[in-house]
Amino acid sequence: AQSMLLLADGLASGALIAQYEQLYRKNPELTSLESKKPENQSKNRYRDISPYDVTRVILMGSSNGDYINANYVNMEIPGSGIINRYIATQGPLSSTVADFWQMVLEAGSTLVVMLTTLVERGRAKCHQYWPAYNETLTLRNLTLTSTAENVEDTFIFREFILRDINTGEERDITHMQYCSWPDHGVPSDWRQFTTFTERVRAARTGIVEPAVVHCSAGIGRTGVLVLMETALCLIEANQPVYPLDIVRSMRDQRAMMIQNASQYRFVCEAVHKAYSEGIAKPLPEFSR
Ligand code: PTR
Ligand code: PTR
Repeated sequence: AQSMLLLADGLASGALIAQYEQLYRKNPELTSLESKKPENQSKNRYRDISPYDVTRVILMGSSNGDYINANYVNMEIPGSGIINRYIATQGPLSSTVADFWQMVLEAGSTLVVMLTTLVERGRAKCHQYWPAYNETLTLRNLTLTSTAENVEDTFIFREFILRDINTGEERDITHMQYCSWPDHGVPSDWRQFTTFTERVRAARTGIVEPAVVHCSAGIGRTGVLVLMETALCLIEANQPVYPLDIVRSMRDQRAMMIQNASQYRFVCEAVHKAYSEGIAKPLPEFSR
């Protein structure tokens, strides 16, 4: 459709990247004061990556304060009635693992998407915040039990049971990890990335609670995934795809989403290829 021609032209001419480079990385009108408070600074993995105050996730029942480096990101798909809800967050630190699971519990989330490995090029990117297969991790008032772990290709799928010790409430959690995507970089294969995004979409079908998505900082790779899923949903709903508008909308909810122009180019190309090859196409009920 029209917007796909614009996308192809914009990629070919370089206009798409030029517009991306012009866009603010942080919305200048939004503050991130909570992240700078002395008691919260050690909860940030990176000093330069802070959540906006307005969209930050506020923990209600943590004995460790209400702060976590995480934002609600809601992406509306016009014409379809769909709003894809996310919590975009950093890879947990050893000191924030209990806060992370408290957040998952309070948000009602059943899906956690991980776009980093624990270590990249010898540097720690994320703490291992889950137990080994068949084991249980106890965190303050929560337990987490690992009930399944399946490796497929470069993805790992895990199942956990999250239990609130105080109330006895239990919830099944699906964990989906993409293992071959270095920070600041792009996936080596757009098809594999598109497949992973489709798997995320399938896993969240019918679920209104936010999917928790993280990488190391929770901005670069997390932003790429959110843009891809949004674009696939727009195509299915027969709506135009304007990627810069999507990035702006994301950056109004979490700063710096999509780290650099090569990530932006990669995801725009992946959207275009998925559309051109018919992998993503309008669903019959949305064709007008
Ligand atoms: N029946 C729709 C219409 O013309 O309103 C089909 C359509 C939908 C056409 C979206 C184009 C659309 O946008 P784009 O061409 O930018 O994908
Ligand atoms: N200060 C760090 C840096 O620029 O390297 C912050 C940072 C780290 C930013 C990782 C983005 C990163 O990538 P991702 O959000 O994909 O984990």
